[in-house]
Amino acid sequence: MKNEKINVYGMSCEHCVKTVAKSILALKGVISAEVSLKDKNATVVYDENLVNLSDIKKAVKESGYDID
Ligand SMILES: [Cu+2]
Repeated sequence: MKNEKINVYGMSCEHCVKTVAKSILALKGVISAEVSLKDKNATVVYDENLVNLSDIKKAVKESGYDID
């Protein structure tokens, strides 16, 4: 199990937060995703045997937001 924080840019409201969280949580192997509008990041707990950080970043990007 891994716990990673990724920066997410371009979120402007709670709707954005929900969109990002939903995109991350849709991935198999993700256990939890806490997205902060204020801190511009997402804290993700996941099973590294099922999903990796680049999959998570890709999902965020595909939902319309920017990552590092
Ligand atoms: Cu928004």
